[in-house]
Order: sequence, then C-alpha cells, then structure tokens
Amino acid sequence: MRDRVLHKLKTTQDYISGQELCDSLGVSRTAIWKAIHALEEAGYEIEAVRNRGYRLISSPDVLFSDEIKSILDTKWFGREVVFCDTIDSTNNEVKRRAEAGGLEGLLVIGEEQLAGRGRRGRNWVSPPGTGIWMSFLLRPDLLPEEASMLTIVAALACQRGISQFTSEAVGIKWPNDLVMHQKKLAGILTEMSTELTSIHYVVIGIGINVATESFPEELKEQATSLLQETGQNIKRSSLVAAIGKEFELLYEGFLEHRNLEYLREEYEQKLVNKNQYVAIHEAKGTQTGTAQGISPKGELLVIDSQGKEIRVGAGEVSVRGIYGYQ
Ligand code: BTX
Repeated sequence: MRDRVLHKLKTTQDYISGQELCDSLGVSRTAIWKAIHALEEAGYEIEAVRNRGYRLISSPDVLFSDEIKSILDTKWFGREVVFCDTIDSTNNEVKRRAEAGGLEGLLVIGEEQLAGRGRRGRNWVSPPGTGIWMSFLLRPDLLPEEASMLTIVAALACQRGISQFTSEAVGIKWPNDLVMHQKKLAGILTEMSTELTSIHYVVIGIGINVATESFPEELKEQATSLLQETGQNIKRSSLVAAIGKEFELLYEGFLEHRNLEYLREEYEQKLVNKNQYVAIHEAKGTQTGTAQGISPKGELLVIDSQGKEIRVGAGEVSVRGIYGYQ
C-alpha cells in the first residue's frame, strides 16, 4: 500500500484528497492514513491540508522498494524490487532468487554490502548510505559466449543514466568501469549460470559511488564519487530509475541485433581507452598497443607497434592504461 500511495502522491502535481486516494486505490481511509504515516516515518515530508488533502513536499534519499517502484518508468526492469539493509552481495542475492525461479527484471538493492565483489574475486567497497549497490536478473535467449556483450550494454546504460544528472563527462573504461576525471566512479560485474549452449540466467551487478566523501587509503588515488567530482547531491533512487530505463532501451536493441554494432559509435565516443596506449595483461604475458575501439562482439581492438590488430576478449585479460588510474 505504501508504494501505491507514494506513486499517487508523486504523480499528482497538486493536493490529492483522502477520498480520491481511497477511491482510486480501492481501500479504506484508515489504510490510507496508515500508509501516509508510514511514509512520514520513513522520512517523506507530506503536507496535509484540511479540505484539500495531501501533497508530497520532499522525498528522502532512500532506496526502499516503495521509493524505487514509485519512480520507475520501465516495462520489466524492477518488476520486483527487493531492498536489503545489509546483504553479502546483491549479485549473490539475485542468484539465490534466480535459482528459486525469480523472474527477469528482478532488482535487488542493498544499502550496504558486506562481501561486495568485483571481478576475479576482487573486493568492492560498499558502505551504507553513500552508493548504489544493485543487481538485476536477465533470462536472455542467447548463447553463453554472447553474454559478455551485456557488460558493454550495461556500461553504456550507466553512462547515459549518470549523464542525465551531471554535465561532467562520464567515460567508460573497457569493459566494465565508469570513469570521471580519470578516476573510477562505478563498476559492473556480470555473472551467469549456463549449460553448454544455453543460458539459465545472467546477473548484472552495478556499483556506483554516489555520495562517498572519503575512500579507504588504498583506494584514494583511483576511486571517486559523484559528490566528490560534481559537488552535487544526486538522489540515488532517481539514478537507479534512469539507468533501468536506459538499460531496457539498449537491451531491446541488443536482443534484436545480437551484436554491438548498433551502439558502437556512441560507446566509442565515451571510451576513455580510445587512442590510448594500453597494456594487456594475460597469463602468457603482456602485450601493448593503442586501443582503437570495440568490435561488434565487444572485444577491445588494439593495434600493436607492428601494426597488427589484437582483439581482446572481456573476461580473458585485464587492460590497464599506462597513464591515469590503475
Ligand atoms: P573490478 O574487479 O573491475 O574492480 C574491483 C577493484 O576496484 C578493487 O580491486 C579495488 O581496487 C577497486 N574498488 C573496490 N571498491 C571500489 C569502489 N567502491 N569504488 C571504486 N573502486 C573500488 C568492478 O570490479 C565491478 C564491481 C561491481 C560491484 C557491484 S555492487 C552490486 C553488485 N554486487 C556485488 O557484489 N558486486 C556488484
């Protein structure tokens, strides 16, 4: 009920009377009053005026499922939203729910992650109150080898979503980082459960430092937050909704084409590695060259000093810029 009342308040410009709320939601006056009270408890500022009704004055910076649901403007992204105060990792939670039959679009958001993960077992620092730590479930009809392209799709969705809130340039560091002023603002972790030729499900995890004021010593040089770089306080729920909407649009395009040609130009404009000297660290050794862009499959295209093209597949290697962070 809270989320439905909140949705009504958010979509009504002026006051909405208690009676109108009862009629449109088909519930009693008491139920409405309780929902309004619960919203106030959660930090929403709601004005109540005799003979006119209720009006939402301000919303707190919370990620409760009610708040997210009330502003999502998507078809399937976030059809179910689960909010956890504390969780090991939102990717883990989506996996558990996927195994139990969770539907495509399920979105899990954690206020704090105790075991937030990056790629290859790395740690992702996820304290409460400052970031977006979220994961969502996809059940695409794709081949397992096609799924890594989804990281590229998600990165562009984040790039577009974040750019709606700031005029500062948001860059993409191939394949899974978002960068601002040469520092790491966000990361994406794509995981999946597959059989030989089919995918059971894919989990896309997104971590964005929104209002972080200080990072642990070992991250200070390389990590940053939207607050640190823009000085703005951006409401996390609005950012979640913007990214969800962008992801849906881009994902539709991806399922239609099953390659990344359709977004390549835009992606390459945002690619901070483009025309940069990069080192590609693989188990068998390190190669260097100049990054040119991405292939339709999402590989990083690099030209080495002999002019030979190297296609770097995500997941196989880590690419480091010689300059800038890392
Ligand atoms: P990555 O492997 O590219 O980056 C991990 C590295 O980034 C760490 O080794 C550390 O150096 C640095 N790092 C750790 N925490 C932060 C931070 N908060 N900001 C900037 N740099 C940091 C990137 O992996 C993928 C991260 C995905 C995180 C999301 S959060 C929701 C979901 N749940 C989960 O457990 N992971 C994903």
